[in-house]
Amino acid sequence: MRSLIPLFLFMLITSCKPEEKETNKESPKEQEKEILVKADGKKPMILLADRPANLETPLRYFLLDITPNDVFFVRWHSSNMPSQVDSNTFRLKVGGHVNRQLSLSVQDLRKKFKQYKVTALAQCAGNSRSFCDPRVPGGQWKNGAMGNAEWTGVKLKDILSMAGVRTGAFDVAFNGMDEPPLDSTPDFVKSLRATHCIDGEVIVAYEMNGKPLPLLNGYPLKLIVPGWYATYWIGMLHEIKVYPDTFHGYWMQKAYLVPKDISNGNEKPDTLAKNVVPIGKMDVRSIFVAPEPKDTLMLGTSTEVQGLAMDGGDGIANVEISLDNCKTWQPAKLDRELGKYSWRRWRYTFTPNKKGNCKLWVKATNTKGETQPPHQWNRSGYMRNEVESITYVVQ
Ligand SMILES: Nc1nc2c(c(=O)[nH]1)N[C@H]1C(S)=C(S)[C@@H](COP(=O)(O)O)O[C@H]1N2
Ligand SMILES: [Mo]
Repeated sequence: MRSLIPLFLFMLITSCKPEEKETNKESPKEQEKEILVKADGKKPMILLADRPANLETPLRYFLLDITPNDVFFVRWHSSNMPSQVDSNTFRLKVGGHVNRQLSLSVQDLRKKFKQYKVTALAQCAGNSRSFCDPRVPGGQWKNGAMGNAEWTGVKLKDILSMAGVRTGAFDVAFNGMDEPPLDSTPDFVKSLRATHCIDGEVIVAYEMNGKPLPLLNGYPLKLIVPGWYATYWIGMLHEIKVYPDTFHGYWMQKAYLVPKDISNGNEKPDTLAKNVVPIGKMDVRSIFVAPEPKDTLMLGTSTEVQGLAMDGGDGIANVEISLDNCKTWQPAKLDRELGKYSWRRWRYTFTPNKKGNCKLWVKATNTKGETQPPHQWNRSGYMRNEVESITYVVQ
């Protein structure tokens, strides 16, 4: 059964964003109005689009290490997705360059395979795009197009081994139950190299934070690709197809591409990169979570500033804070690691010593020594990871 997710699923809550005295200069979009909506099974979230549902997590939920299902961000490309999925008739089909075609129910996955759990950060490749300068087209996300969850399911490698991947397998493509409304846009299908699919890290999840996935996050099955941008995390996954050669599809060849040969997906508006490649592993980055710019800091009062740092799974080695325009850096404290694919919380205690505007910068470095560039931009606003700043008012 296919139908447009009806508009009435969304209840307009409020159009809010209190006037801000001072906002982050690097974040002009911060000043724009936020529209909160309540979608089925969700708390009020920031609306980016309603057909299809694109909802952003309000920043304050990032005070939690695990993002609750009912505020986990939502991002669909096509408005033509099932408004419900019957788990009794649902089947995951596995085919292509394999010895045995499979048709698996969720029960089959639960009973016939070993169960695994992984805590992993799902981050949209376009997260924080609204801060790009100059602006770029696409969903104008702030920092809330991500979420950290515990995923339960089976290893993709075990499913593929049951199907018996034939020698020479090169790519594996993943398709969800959503379809383009017209023939105007190609079906959203993503692929990974076969070698990646059998490395034991990729999971087909039937639970998110110990519960079945919300429909809007891809019930009943979602592909979890730890350390990789969420564009690969196909929801409502119902087809896995193995290819003996390169998978050719619009969403691999034409979209979700970033400059090659230039670090951190960086290019310049006037000299665009000629070579582009599909997005992959997440870049190292960090964000501020609290206090928010609207909160006032008090002169001489120590304040704990906190935020999150993440990378593609190598692990955060350190997070540093600068109070002098990135000239000198001081270490922030890291909370305990929640798993190598999880985000990592950092905290920094600081006491403002003068009134007025006060600006802080944050920069993370991973165990491979990869760190954040002072500036990052590409034509699609992907993989944004430039050093972030925040401006507070001290009274
Ligand atoms: N079937 C399907 N899976 C999909 C998408 C989609 O449009 N259809 N969007 C992808 C993108 S770009 C992102 S960022 C994540 C978002 O996952 P979420 O909606 O659970 O937050 O789903 C990915 N998986
Ligand atoms: Mo995305």
